Amino acid sequence: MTTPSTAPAEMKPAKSNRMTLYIAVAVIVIIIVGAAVYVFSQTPTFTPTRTIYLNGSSTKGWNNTLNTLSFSVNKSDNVRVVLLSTDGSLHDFVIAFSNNAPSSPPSAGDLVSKDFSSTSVPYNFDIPSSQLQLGTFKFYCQYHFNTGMVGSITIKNA
Ligand SMILES: [Cu+2]
Repeated sequence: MTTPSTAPAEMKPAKSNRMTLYIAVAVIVIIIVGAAVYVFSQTPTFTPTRTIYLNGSSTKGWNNTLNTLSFSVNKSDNVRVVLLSTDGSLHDFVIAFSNNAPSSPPSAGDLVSKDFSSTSVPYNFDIPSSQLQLGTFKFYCQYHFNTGMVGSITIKNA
């Protein structure tokens, strides 16, 4: 008397389990790829080629310089200005493109950031190269340019 082999009966569930595993892995991969594509598509495309770190203080000026800080960038740069308030006061960052004169409110045509006051979370003010103008200009905080928050930015033809 022969007993029927039990192998086929055992193979079937094993095969089906493997199939289920493949499908689960495929679904997980699709979800991960889909999420990555979504996140990437939501991310702004600004890529800085130059990053400037500026700490603002109503009594010490920009980066603890009173009216004397100067730096230059290239006209072709995408500039990221990383702004922090070192005294917790409300500041902004303005480039006096219109008439090279600090004022409050800034003159029409000046490039004006949002206000910032955090001493720990930097505010990135991104300036695409298309918004840069050739020349040397004052930059300032519209609330404290009278107490030292003025500097100079030169935008070079490069
Ligand atoms: Cu200020």
